[in-house]
Amino acid sequence: TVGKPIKCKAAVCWAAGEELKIEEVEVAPPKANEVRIHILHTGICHTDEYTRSGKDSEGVFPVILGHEGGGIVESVGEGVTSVKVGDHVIPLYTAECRECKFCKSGKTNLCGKVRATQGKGVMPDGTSRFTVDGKPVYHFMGTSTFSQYTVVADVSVVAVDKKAPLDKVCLLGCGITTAWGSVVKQPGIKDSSVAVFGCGAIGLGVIATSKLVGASRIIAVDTNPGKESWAAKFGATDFVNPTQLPEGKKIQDHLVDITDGGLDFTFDCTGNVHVMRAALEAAHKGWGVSTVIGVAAAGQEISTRPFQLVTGRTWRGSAFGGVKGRTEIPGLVEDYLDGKVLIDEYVTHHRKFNDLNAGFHDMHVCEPIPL
Ligand code: AHE
Ligand code: ZN
Repeated sequence: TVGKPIKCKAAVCWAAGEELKIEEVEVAPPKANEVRIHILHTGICHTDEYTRSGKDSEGVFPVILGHEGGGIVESVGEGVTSVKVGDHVIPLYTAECRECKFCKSGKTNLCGKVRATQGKGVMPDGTSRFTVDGKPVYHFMGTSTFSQYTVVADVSVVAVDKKAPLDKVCLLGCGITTAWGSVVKQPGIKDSSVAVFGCGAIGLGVIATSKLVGASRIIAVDTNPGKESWAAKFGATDFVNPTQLPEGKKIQDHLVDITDGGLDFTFDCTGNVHVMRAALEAAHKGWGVSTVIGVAAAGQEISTRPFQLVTGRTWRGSAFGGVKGRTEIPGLVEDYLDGKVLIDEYVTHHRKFNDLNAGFHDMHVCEPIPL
């Protein structure tokens, strides 16, 4: 049976830098190997704001943003076997086809199957499933969760346990999973020292997961004093505010001083290239490993003296924490249900869909709720 188009509400960003507008959109039925999802909940990530603002070199407009969603499969196209109507699902901006060179390598979670079309804002056949008044609107990150209904490739979605509340596990679509994977896939963190630059959802997740795997010391770094109690709640043993150091003292030098030569592991959770440098330079000579998680704006570049690498520091990065979504997210959901992975604790605000722009405002103001 051929499905019918659905009319529903979606938040459309008509041009770079503009606020989102709630519009009536028409969502075409899923084509072969595609899945149409009724989205019930979504998080807002700084990457949505990054693309909205026009700093993303892959940004295309008009677009329906959003990539941290949870929903229920409404219909499937021909050939779809991995999910069925009624399944509770999380869309994946990092697909997992299990057939491409990347998937088969066993070395990376980056999948090559749909990434090129995804980056152009279209489905694998090169077209969009969204229209407003007959005009096509682009997809975003292969997910577009700021729509009541969305269409994704079947390799870009995973079914999860129906016992898990979708308003919580939708957050596994980006931030919490990214942080978790960045730590659990990095060998050696048990009994080691860690510094986490930036205490947003990613940084707090890196702190919580470092604690989970048994790090001996976890230093949280943030310029916002309101983050100190949050960092402590998630497991940080120390908090350093770089703006409160003596005049001219660099954060990396301070961290090296208080850790007898530097950290075993550091994480950039900010997307600021100067912070990335500080994180690398705070890593211990001979063995320190610094992981870049944050996304920097188009045109930004990182730099350090090559001597930092010659003397044994490693600079690395990961996307979506190196997690293979279809294989690993069901297990993360079970870990959440078993109380091993925190999710509820990250939620600071709830907003109705019509108030999505207010949610972006909350994120910008970044006023941590006092604990
Ligand atoms: N279009 C952006 C890419 C930005 C980027 O690096 N995105 C991250 C996810 S951010 C989630 O909030 C990522 O996983 N990248 C891997 C990939 O394949 O895009 C740009 O800067 O061009
Ligand atoms: Zn994100």
